[in-house]
Amino acid sequence: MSFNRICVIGLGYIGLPTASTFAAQGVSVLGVDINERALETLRRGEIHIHEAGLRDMYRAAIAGGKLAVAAKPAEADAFVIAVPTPFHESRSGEHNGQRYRLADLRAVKAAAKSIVPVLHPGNLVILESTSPPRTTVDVVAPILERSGLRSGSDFHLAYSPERVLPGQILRELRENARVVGGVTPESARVAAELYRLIVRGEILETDATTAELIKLMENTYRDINIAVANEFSRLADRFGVDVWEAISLANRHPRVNILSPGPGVGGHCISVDPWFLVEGAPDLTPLIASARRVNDSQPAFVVKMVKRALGPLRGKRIAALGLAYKPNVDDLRESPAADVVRLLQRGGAHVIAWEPFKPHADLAGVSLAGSLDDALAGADAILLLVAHTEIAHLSPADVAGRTSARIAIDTVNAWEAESWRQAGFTFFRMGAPSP
Ligand code: SAJ
Repeated sequence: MSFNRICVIGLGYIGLPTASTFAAQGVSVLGVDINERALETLRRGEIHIHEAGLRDMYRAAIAGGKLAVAAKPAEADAFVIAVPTPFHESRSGEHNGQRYRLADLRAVKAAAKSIVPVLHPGNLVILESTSPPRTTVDVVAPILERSGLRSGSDFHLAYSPERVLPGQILRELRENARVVGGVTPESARVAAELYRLIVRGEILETDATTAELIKLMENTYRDINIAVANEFSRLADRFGVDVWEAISLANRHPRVNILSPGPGVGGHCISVDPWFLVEGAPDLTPLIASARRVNDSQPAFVVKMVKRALGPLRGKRIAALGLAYKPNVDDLRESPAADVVRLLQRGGAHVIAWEPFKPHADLAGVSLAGSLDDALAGADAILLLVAHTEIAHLSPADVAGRTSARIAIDTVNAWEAESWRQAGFTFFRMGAPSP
């Protein structure tokens, strides 16, 4: 099948890089988004998200006439849906007295509906949004079939999970292995043909529900592995052991690879996706739900540790360094660092956060400093929450000259204890014995 024109619906962290990458390969792409402000920014040749290399690639695509943006889809050979599937704000589920979160599929449904008027026989539709099992066959297919066309026979329908790592999206889009699951083997084959235009990695064909499950399994596997690392940090704390040393020695075992503890698990993927499996089968997922709760309670563990280092929180001034959900990205969604800040404030501390990737972010319940010096001014303690390179490389001696704080707390094992001690700080590390 030839793909002269494709339509990418949703121009966020996945859709915009995907649209730009196809355009860079010479395919005519219409990028669609319902957010007028994002469209305005894009029409000015700017982008509304931060991802290495994306701005240049987007601008080249626009300049080459291969990419345009619009508020509604138009006729095309293929449609790629890459819209968000966040949690439902107002609804949740319950199993055995414990609540679990539900996926909000409204954006996926709206995207599918928007394709109906322009869907033609022979077209290909691919869902990329992470979704609960069976969304492609039970939710998307029936909506598209309102066109009078049947999925799998009149048009092709597939699910293909995005698996790229924020911060490396452009490279991973091309290089990672890609799973494509069709509602029929022919749909999978045609979807694989489309991705072959941009993907250098392997393309693996399967059915749509398997592809959905694969994505959820990958992120759940990671979440559970981080949960056990976080639980190890609590055990190490209880037994007076340095968890970082213990993990690095355990990982010398040829078949053990323990991940890193930290202040919790954030972002819009790993902290969200496991709930989609719980939602699909709450009776079968006690381990998955429990790992989610362990990771969600890690900020409270950090706060306990801060209290031990500082004494009662009331009136204490804390400079919190880093707010993003992980190092070297500007993404603040579901960030455990922000949860730590909110909990500390609830405990009576006065926290000023510094996020070098978004110094002027507007985050409910969090006061941000425009600069590191503003955060350090008058602080009693410095709390490292995200190992952004810029923060990990701070010189303790230099910091000592810019603040009166003499307590440093590292929750991510990024600072070298000895050099902070030499600079005059009492140094604490999460999951390691107190000084
Ligand atoms: N984290 C830890 N300890 C670790 C590793 C990570 O606490 O050892 C924390 C991070 O700080 C962060 C969270 O986990 O808060 C998630 O970060 P991440 O780097 O593990 O993953 P994401 O959410 O940025 O991207 C993941 C990736 N999935 C996997 O690695 C299995 C990516 O490939 C997916 O495309 C992405 O989710 C997604 O969109 O689903």
